[in-house]
Amino acid sequence: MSMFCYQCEQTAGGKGCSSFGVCGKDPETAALQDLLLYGTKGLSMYAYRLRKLGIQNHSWDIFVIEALFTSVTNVNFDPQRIQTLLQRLSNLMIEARNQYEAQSKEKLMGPAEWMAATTLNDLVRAGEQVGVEQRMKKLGEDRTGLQELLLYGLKGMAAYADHAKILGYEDDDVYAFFHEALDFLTHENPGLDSLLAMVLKCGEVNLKVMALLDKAHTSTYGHPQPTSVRITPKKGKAILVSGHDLKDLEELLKQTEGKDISIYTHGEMLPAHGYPKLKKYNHLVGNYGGAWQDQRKEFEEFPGAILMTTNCIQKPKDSYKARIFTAGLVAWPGVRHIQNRDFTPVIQAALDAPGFAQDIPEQTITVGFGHEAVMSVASKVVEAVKSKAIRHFFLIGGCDGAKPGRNYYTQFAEAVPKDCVILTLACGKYRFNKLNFGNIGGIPRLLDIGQCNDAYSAIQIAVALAKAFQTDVNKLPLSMILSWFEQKAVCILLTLLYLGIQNIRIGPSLPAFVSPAVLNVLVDKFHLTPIRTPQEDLKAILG
Ligand code: SF4
Ligand code: SF3
Repeated sequence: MSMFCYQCEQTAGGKGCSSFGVCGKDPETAALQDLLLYGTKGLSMYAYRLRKLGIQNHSWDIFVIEALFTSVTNVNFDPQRIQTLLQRLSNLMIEARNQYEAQSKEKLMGPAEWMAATTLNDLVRAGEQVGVEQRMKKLGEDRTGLQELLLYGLKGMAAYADHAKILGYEDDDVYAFFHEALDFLTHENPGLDSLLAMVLKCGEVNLKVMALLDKAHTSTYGHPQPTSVRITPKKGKAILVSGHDLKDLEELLKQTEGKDISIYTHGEMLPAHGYPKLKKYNHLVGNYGGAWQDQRKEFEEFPGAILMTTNCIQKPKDSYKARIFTAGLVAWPGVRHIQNRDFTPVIQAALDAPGFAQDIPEQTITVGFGHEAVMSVASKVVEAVKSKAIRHFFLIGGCDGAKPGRNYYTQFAEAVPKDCVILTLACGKYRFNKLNFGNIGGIPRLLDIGQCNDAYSAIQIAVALAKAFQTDVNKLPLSMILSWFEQKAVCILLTLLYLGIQNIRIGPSLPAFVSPAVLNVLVDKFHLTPIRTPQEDLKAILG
């Protein structure tokens, strides 16, 4: 059985995973995910048209974002769970089709005709017929690549929309765009210009989604405050929480109160320590480990239970398979899944595990520089730039991954001159966030803005600086050095391009789905540049 997937940065040979996913996705799961996306496009074909007729259905909206998020890299590896989703999709599709056919004589074709087969085997066979490669034969690599760029942008955006929805924040215009864009992806013969326009529109709508999620986080948990976070363990029972879902963390904190269990954040959960309504829990004791790709070693060594709330899960080792749990849309075959945020099994696993035998001497890092915290010292920052105490800002952010080329980001951060400030966000910061960068006149040289979705904060900060200096963001002494791995980084990049941000440096390698012709367009229009060496890039930026 073969497969084809080139949606993430670690894709095999920089071209595509064709026999087994480097991430651990098997061909069966790959085919089921392809089918899920194909059918979801069909559902959106109806939802898009019915909305124009004044008919909408919240279950269709929710399904679409959950299906897209499910197929993000390192989220769901469980064929059974995807089969259940396909069955639900089939039912929603029948409902949407009936409603549309009651309103219109138009008979929709292609993905809109899809119906789920009953056996897993038949679903897999159907999935094999609707992958990227089939379209590539018809449309060629440029247009297929642009379609995939849009689809991956939608996947990333769906993850953020899902997080916001979980906290009760939704926007109907966003759902409308998901259906519009997925319907667009079913067009038989799309033009390059219309594809590019839709890709940038995805960036525009993603800005809205990130703003919505920022509002959801800050309204629910308060604005992040600069906070010192312990990065060494304390004696006692322990639970490690990974991923981006703050609601899962909050519920776990409530359910473990008074139970003498320490809660540690992992990966993208680190910024949680900055939120007033989360940091108030004394048993949220610190952060453990590094970025997602180190988890198999770190989870093995962690003497407690582990909870994966969103991406990025890797194949669990037998040594910790019984004490790792998934929640939300994350799934791995044979790993226990938490329903309805009842964390009883996680708590029991933590109590059954040995816990840390002793306190390790305290070491800390500082997080919590969201837009409010940075804005509150804006005048100091502006003054420091005017007096030339600060020469330049570097936003070094994005995903982490396993490739050796990612040392670039550590070396770059280390080589940044002492009169420059580094802003960072997302899990790529684990490459350098434990180094001591010192400060410039009391302003820390390393400002951790938060999770990948807090790119919204970075944008707010850049816009505020541009306003203070009465200039355009592109003329600020600010350079963006981004690392990508999965599809959330894709939607953020699209937002930056939509905002007209120029000269972004991106690495560690270029996406396999961006063809040379499309890359030329991005380079011409946005001066998007692949990273070279830290020395060459610093020289080019600072002169
Ligand atoms: Fe390969 Fe990435 Fe797709 Fe996994 S998600 S199969 S690693 S391209
Ligand atoms: Fe990291 Fe997966 Fe992308 Fe949220 S957690 S940034 S890779």
